[in-house]
Amino acid sequence: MAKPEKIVLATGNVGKLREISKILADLGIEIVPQSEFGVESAEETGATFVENALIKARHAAVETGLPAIADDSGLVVDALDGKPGVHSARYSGPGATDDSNIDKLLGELANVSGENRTAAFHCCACYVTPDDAASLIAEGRWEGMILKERRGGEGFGYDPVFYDPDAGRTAAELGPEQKNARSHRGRALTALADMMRQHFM
Ligand code: ITT
Repeated sequence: MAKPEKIVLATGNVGKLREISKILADLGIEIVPQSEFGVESAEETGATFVENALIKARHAAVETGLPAIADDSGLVVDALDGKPGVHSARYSGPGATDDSNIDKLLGELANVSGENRTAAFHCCACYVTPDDAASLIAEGRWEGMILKERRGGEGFGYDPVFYDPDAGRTAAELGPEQKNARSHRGRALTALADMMRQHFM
């Protein structure tokens, strides 16, 4: 299959856009956010990360007639039976912000002690074409702990309370390259980029 000149990135999240564009930069393909084509966010009706990633990518591909990449991701907290999971972006309800989501998470975990505050970020990244001729799917996970207070000013979402024991830092204390080297999104998109390279040969 021939390498496309342009791929639409099906996300409205600027934090993701920054991270994903960096990882895909060396593919030599122009990566254009869906907002530049006036594409609105698709409704995420899936029950899993993979379903939602495919819904978002298909929506952008059909609207633009271009191949599309999407990521569906979220935080899976063991003490909360996997919540907020696929609902991570809207955890604290209508009008949710990163700050209100973190406040809700810290409230829910108020009585959970240190060693039981384990969690993992999950990411499903996919590449689809408008005619659905080829779909590529890759996943990534990042294990850590939820702190009781915020630390660091980088990144987005739950990064200030997600502590990576191996790095000895929160995700918000890692620079963009360090985060991409360890994160769920970094792993999923790096794997997806490898699959794309093989696919386009
Ligand atoms: P798009 O659907 O437009 O891509 P979104 O923010 O709605 O943007 P998701 O539905 O995939 O994306 O929800 C992901 C949420 O999970 C995100 O809003 C954060 O709250 C959280 N999240 C995912 N990856 C994260 C990361 O690397 N750091 C911190 N929080 C993250």
